[in-house]
Amino acid sequence: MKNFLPVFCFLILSACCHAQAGYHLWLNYNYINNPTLSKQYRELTSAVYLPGHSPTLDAVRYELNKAIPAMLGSNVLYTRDIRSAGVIFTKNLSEKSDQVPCSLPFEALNEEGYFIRYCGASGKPKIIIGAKSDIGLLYGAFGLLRMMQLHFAPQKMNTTTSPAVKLRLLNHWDNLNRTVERGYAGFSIWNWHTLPEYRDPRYTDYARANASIGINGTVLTNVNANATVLTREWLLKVKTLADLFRPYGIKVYLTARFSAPIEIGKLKTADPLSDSVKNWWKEKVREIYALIPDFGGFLVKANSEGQPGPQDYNRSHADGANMLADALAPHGGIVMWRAFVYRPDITDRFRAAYDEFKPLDGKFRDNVLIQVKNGPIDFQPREPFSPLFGAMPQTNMMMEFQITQEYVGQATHLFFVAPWYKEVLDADTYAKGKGSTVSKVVDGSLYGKTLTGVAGVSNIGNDINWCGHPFAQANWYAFGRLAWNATLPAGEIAEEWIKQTLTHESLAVQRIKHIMLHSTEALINYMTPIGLTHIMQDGHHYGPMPWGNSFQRADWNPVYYHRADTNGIGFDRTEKGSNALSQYFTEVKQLFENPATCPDEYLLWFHRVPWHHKMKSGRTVWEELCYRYYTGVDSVRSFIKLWRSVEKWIQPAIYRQVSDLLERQLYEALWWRDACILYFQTFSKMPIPKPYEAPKQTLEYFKNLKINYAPGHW
Ligand code: BDP
Repeated sequence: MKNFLPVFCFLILSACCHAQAGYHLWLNYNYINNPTLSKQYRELTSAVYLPGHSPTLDAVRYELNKAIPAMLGSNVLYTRDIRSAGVIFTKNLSEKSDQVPCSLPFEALNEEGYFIRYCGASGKPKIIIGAKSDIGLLYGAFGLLRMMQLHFAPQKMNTTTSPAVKLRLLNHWDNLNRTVERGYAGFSIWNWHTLPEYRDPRYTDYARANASIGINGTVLTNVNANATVLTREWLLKVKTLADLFRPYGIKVYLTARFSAPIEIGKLKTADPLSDSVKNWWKEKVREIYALIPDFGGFLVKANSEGQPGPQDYNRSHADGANMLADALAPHGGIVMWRAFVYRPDITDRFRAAYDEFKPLDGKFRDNVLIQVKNGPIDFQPREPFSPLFGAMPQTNMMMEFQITQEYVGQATHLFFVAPWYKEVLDADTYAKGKGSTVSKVVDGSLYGKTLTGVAGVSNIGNDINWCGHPFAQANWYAFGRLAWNATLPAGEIAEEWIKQTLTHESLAVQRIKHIMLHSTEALINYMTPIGLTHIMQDGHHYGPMPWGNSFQRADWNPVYYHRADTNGIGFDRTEKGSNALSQYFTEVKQLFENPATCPDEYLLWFHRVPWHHKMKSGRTVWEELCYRYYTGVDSVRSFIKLWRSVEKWIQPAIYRQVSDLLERQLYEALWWRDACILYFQTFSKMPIPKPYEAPKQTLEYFKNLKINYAPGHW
């Protein structure tokens, strides 16, 4: 016994420190310090019924065996007798059965959905988890564990839920050399060099985390693609990952470099209409499916930012996408073709994707989805929704969000994405009259589509806590939860994450939730208020550079976006300007085109206004800019105070990391505020209103700040 003690202490300590560093994400399974609740949970989990074995049902066992002892200090016991079971996983129990005299809503579920029912009608109380598939049961197991982590009384465990969207995918912008484009959490978790032999346990933890929030696919490679991943040597590595992810319901996808037939196939062309090219892709796809029978398909960035594509051969996006789709169709694979295109000859980048893709509506195969970024430009802190949503009724269309914080604070800012995503999902396109929200386009209900999807550009790297900033984990979590159910309120998602990850103490939960929910608007205020956009430094996009004007290509320069001069500021997208507003349905166009109805938040997206233009707030544009920049900084100050007030409830390592990062966020928010205010003041020529403090540095100082080695830019 004496000899055991040091070993035991070591185990406890290492488990705790690993947890402290955030490795376990929201799957912490903290001990439940509530005797009444624990007792009830213990009684239920002392007899768990599972319908047999399969890799997925074994994943359910693995998770229960991990979670229950940690949360309750007792082992899970399994039974083969339904009558005596406290927790029942089932795909076919009849509600008429005398074994379970409770109503079981199987008919309300789709293939991946599940229900959790408390059944206390007679005899031993039971929790029933029902689904139509093993994967549904796995999601149900994670649903149950979530409820337990949130301390639901068993009697309150009652939910019926199915994902509204079919493909819920992470997009990794991971390069084969393990750098991650726009990654702020270390290097890629795919250790290609040691694959296929070494199966890092982290791959399974990755799958567990994703399955726990309903993510069912992962694109392993960067959209700026490398054809090497399609060679046999690399496909064997991909196969290993696919095999590890399969029990968790996660399909693997790859980015397809359009010129791969030339680069690795020794063909002279990649023309999508050439027979040799078509055959090359058919053979390549056959080879992939022989290794990975449930391979998901391809994601393609073509003719965008220097990537090859069908237009290199005077073919259309539809020609390119359909050629790949035809190769994949016999195997059940799909193509996700990105709409992120903006040719240099276009007058307004806002218009680019719509102008190219709208005319192609109806021309894509059934197994093609057009993947559209949330806004018309590029994941900016605030963008109006892309006018493509709702505009292509005959085309499958999926949403692309960014989880990694390229334009929203990168490695150092606490920024919660849920309100950011929801603003777009809830926006009304008016495509079929009032209530035609972006969300209804994405979930297919507006136009009766069944092939639907949401993608999130991953924020995962090999940092011990996966995401770098401890609060960046909440963004991965929120993405999954919203991809499953876009109607979940941001506050509910925040609260779930806080309780599972940080603390249950109600005052702390309330304060941290406040920080998270206000972090979104705070960042918009100190970076790009009232419709400013793309005024970051070029290349790495870290830090402000509204004066940027060095690229020959106009639409890579900040001055192109804000158009400030002594007469005013903003981009005129009305009929008198680029007329990009005409891409929206009438009601949206009318709302935005009239400065009197255009929400202040979007003003400079659509209007060029004089500095003394009156906002709805009653302030002039100049005063409003100052107000927002200063308010944004003040919000960060208030977050620091709130965070300090919860110290005693947070694990020290995480408390400290967030504390230090908030200080850094304040420094950067001040940098943004002062650099932008001083720059725009050279045009407005008006004083900074009282009582705002004067910037401590000059504009020259900010212009001369040189940033070396900002992360995520390779
Ligand atoms: C931009 C990123 C760039 C990506 C591009 C894309 O700066 O690194 O390659 O989007 O989505 O936001 O293709």
